[in-house]
Amino acid sequence: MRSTRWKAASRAAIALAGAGALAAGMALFVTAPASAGTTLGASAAEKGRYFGTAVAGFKLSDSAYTTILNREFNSVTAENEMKMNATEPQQNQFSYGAADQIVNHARSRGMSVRGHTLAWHSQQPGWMESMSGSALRQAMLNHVTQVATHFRGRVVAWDVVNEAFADGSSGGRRDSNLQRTGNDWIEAAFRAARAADPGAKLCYNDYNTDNWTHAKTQGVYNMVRDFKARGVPIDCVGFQSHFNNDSPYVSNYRTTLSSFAALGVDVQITELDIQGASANTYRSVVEDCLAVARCNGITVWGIRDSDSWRASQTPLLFNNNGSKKPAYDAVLAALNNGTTPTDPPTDPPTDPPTDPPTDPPTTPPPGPGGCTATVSVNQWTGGFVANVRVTAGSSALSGWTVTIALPSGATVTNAWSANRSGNTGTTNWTNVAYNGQVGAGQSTEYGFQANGTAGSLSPTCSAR
Ligand code: 9MR
Repeated sequence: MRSTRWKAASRAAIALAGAGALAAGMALFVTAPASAGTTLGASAAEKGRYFGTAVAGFKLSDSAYTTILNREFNSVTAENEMKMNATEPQQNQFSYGAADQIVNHARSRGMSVRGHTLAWHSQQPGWMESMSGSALRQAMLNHVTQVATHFRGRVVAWDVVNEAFADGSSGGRRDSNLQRTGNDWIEAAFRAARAADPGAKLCYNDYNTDNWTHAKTQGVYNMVRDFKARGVPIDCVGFQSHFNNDSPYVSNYRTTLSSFAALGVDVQITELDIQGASANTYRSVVEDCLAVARCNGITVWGIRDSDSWRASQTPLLFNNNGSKKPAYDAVLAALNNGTTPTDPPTDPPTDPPTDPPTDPPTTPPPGPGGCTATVSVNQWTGGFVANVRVTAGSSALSGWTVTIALPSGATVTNAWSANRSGNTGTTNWTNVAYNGQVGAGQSTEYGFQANGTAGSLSPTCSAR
């Protein structure tokens, strides 16, 4: 379920800081009271954040490893065990043993879990690598639904889609079998994840998106802005932040974090490592996160240097013997001394709703007690995704039914955020538990995927 602990803590800090700012009659950023945590997790929690690490399941039997894990961290990401090849090695045969072990280890010790990752061009099982078109789209959505359902209530945030943008100067999508199923594959994955686990925060996660001037950063930013504008359910953006000589930390990193946060999403640093582990650079990264109210937390990609995917770069906070490196001391000090933003206009600490549909309804609002439905369709050869917006009239709804007549040859294969009766011909759609209450003039959305051709759909809506 969504963690409210970091929010409560950050609000308390913000209230204190806000009083100070008022008294001084100025100062957008003020120093929060120094805290005195002695571990990364405790110090981060005092600032209303988490401090996590990637965990490799096979290392949980290494007591040197678990001693540091259990002492220092309050969030965990499975390094490989929740990837598509690990969780669905054969189509429709799901395998959760290794992931469950990590989740149980974490949760039994009060650590939260980030889920990584539901849909990715890499680390696909062999059966999926050879698929394409609507069969692949369907298989991907089924994977998202099944895995998010399995972990429902135990994963606070999912990397729903990982690394979907191209490197280089295009700022566009990466070519992949998933991308070739249609440009809307990402939003379809997010909608399926929301339907499967409405309580988890849904993140887009990528690397080389740290530099605000980078075309890839701008490409992701534009996608997130578009998703927020259209009501696609996205709650957060993960910045992997693998810093090295080819992709170094840059001082506009804070601008990147705050610019994304200003779109109305949380930001999280999800796979931090820094070639050479400069204490100054680690300190800067922590300070940048603490300066952005919606930067929820930081995850380092491994515990000891020897645990790193880039061990030769010695990029982590503990050396091979498990001793704390200077970078560790810098991170702990930054967490304890950090600043907390008061109320910068671009980054409101009063978290707005995570996915308010902002588009006005395209048809005039109906009278009291009624509702309207509009539909937008993304068609590709052989299939389509339809997103349906339900808008209440001048009275609130406590439930709704939408009827859509599908043309012959169109068959619904998958749906999210609504119950349906019928897959062909006249289909009826009713709200699910969490989206039946719609305030007067407000909207909610559901969607479905179908084979065939949509043509022009004319949904009708009635209150129930
Ligand atoms: O650290 C992970 C390594 O053990 C795996 O072999 C590799 C391939 O799946 O993935 C590494 O983790 C990656 C993460 O899942 C996504 N961002 C880049 C990470 C480092 O390659």
